[in-house]
Order: sequence, then structure tokens, then C-alpha cells
Amino acid sequence: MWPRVLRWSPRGKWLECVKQNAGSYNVRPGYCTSTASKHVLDTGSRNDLGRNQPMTIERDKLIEMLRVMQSIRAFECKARELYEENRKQDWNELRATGTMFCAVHSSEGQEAVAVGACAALNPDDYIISTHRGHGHCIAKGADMKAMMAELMGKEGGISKGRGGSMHMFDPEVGLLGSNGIVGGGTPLALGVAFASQYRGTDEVTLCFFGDGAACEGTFHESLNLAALWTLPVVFVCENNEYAVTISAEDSVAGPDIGDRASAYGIPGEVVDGNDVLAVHEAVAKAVSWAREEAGPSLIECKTWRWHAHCTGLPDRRDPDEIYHWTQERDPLPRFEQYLLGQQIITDAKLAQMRKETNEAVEEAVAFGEASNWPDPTTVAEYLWA
Ligand SMILES: Cc1ncc(C[n+]2csc(CCOP(=O)(O)OP(=O)(O)O)c2C)c(N)n1
Ligand SMILES: [Mg+2]
Repeated sequence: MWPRVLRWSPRGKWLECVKQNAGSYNVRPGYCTSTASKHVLDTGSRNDLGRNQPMTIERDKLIEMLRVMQSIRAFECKARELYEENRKQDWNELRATGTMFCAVHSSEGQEAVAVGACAALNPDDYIISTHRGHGHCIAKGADMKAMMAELMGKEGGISKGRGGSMHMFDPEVGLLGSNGIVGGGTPLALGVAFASQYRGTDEVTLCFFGDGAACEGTFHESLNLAALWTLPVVFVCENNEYAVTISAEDSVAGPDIGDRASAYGIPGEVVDGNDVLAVHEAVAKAVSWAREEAGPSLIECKTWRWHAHCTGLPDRRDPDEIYHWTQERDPLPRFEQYLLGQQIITDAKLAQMRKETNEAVEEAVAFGEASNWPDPTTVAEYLWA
């Protein structure tokens, strides 16, 4: 049970109360948060890609960020292909043999958000992901082999074949779950961040969610409580302009979701979510803000998903719109061209990286296929009731 003082402490006294109640935990001294109505994280001046680069990010890290973006694209593309191939087979046979490939919500087109954001985190920081979470998982360091096995429902899966696409967990890399409940991740992030704060660590929790989730009650409840308790959370909204088939234009009030931060007196920023460095810069500032005990913040990343909401569903969006986002605003060649222009990579290195990421995905498929089915007698394991 929570100590009474924790539940009823006023704003600004929160950490002092945590300290009083933390027993032997090493909690840092309390402080008061600013009550300014809106803090804008200064992102500096912009160049063709969005900022003054490269000064703060090491070359090796930039190359690694590109490799992860390529890996996500290749993984998602393969997962969609495997689903489509699988569904062409006889339904009864699939059911009888259990060889049903999991439906997937592809995040192709949104790779810059996952990679830019996760590149700002330490290995011991946490993320909470969404139903469209493969990119987040890969960017936080989850193993693609275990993820592919999970999509196949195999014992070698990241959640031992029990979770599927929307329920991937790997605490070893700080992945505290993707989540099929829209808006379900934000309250979970509060719990994780509260645990970090209570233990006196400097861990930060980053919570991904979509434009649809930003219109759910949990979003507002979570921002309210995170601000009130000065929790070390970075809320990252992936505004891909659609929630299933409803456009954000028809469902999201106000010009920018990022502006909603001001209602809770926390920093808010809106960035081009197809610019990996813009995302990285904004999230890095937000992570520092959280780590320095200044509390939560909200980053809205404007992006677009390339495919239908989910495998098995039609995509009825305007062909011109699809063309614009897939052909003219693809975040991957944009970053590749930037790195080539800065002479950080060469064409040969780029070709080699593409080959290696495709091979890594093929290895993941082979691993999943070779993995065993879960033992039916273990079906009740890992359950809480
Ligand atoms: C609480 C809840 N309501 C509805 C759904 C059905 N649903 C699944 S995904 C989705 C849309 C989510 O849109 P958004 O948050 O923008 O994420 P995106 O799919 O665009 O990544 C909905 C309504 C759900 N899974 N959970
Ligand atoms: Mg959306």
C-alpha cells in the first residue's frame, strides 16, 4: 500500500515525499519544478536536413543509426511478405499444423522516429512500445531472430511464442513491452518511471504512442500525473496521420499534439518525424531534461505509415498521398544521402550495409523456422491471474 503522504503530496513536494518514504533507497534531494506554461526545447538552427550536423553525434553512431533504420525496413518488409505468403495457403491446413504467421502492423516509413528516439537512450533506460512496435523493439536492441520467431509463435520467440507481434518483451534491453491496447502504454510508462524515481536511479522511460492514442483519456491522465509527480518520462507521439482508417485531420483537435504539453506545464516540441536527426536532437534534449530530474516532456513526430493499418486490411488512401510519402519523403534515402554528402559513408559501404541487413533478416527467418513449437504442457506458465 502507498504511504499516505505519497498519494496526497502537492506539486513540487513530490520528490521530498519519495525521499521520506524510500527507506534504504538512495533517493536524490527534492526540488521544485518550473510552473511556466510552456517550455520549448530549443533545437537550434536548421540546415537542409534539419540542424547543424554533425557535431554532436559520432560518425560510428550515425552509421549505426542508419544500419538500424535499414534493419527495421528489411524486417518489416519480410514480415509482411511472410504473412501474405502464409495466407495464400489452405486455411484448414494452417490451423491444423499451427503454421500461422502473425498479423503485423508495419512501421515502414516511420523508422526515423524509432531510431532517432532510441539512439538518445542508454542501455538501461526503458521503452514502452505500441501495437506498431517492431521498429521500437529493434531500435532498443531487441534480437531480430527472437522477434521473427515470435511472429511464428515459436518457443525461441522473444516472448516465448506467446505474445506475437504486439506483445514483445525483453527486459534485458529495457523493452518493457509492446502493447495491443491503444493508449495502454502511457500509464505503464508512469509505473516504470515511478519505480526508477523511487529507487533513486537516473533511468529514463520513453513511451511511444500514436495520434489515435493521443485522443484517449489515458494520454491526458498520464501527462497530468507525470507532470504532477515530476516523473522521468519522455512521451513520444508518432503522428502518422491515421488511426486505422480515420485521418488525424478528422479526429485530432488543435493544430499540434505537441502543443498539448503546455496544458500540463511540461516541455513540448513538434518535429519532422521523417528526419532521424531532428527526432534524435529533440528526444536527446527531452531525455536530459528527464535525467536531470526536471520531469516529463512531450515530443510529437510527424510521420506517415506506408501500408494499410495492418496486414490483411485494404489501404484506401489517396494514391497521390501514398506517392508523396513513399517516393518523396522516405526517411531512409534522405538519411543515406545526408551521410553520403557528409562523406560519412561511401556508396560501397552503403551497398554492403544493405546486403548485411538483408542477410540478418534472412538469418532471423531461418532461426524462427528452426525453432521448436512451445510445449503444450507449459501453456499455463508465465501467466498472472
Ligand atoms: C483501447 C483500444 N481501442 C481501440 C483499439 C483498436 N485499434 C487498434 S489500432 C487503432 C488505431 C490506433 O491509432 P494510432 O494510435 O494513431 O496508432 P497507429 O496505428 O497509427 O500506429 C485502434 C483504434 C484498440 N486496440 N485498443
Ligand atoms: Mg496513427
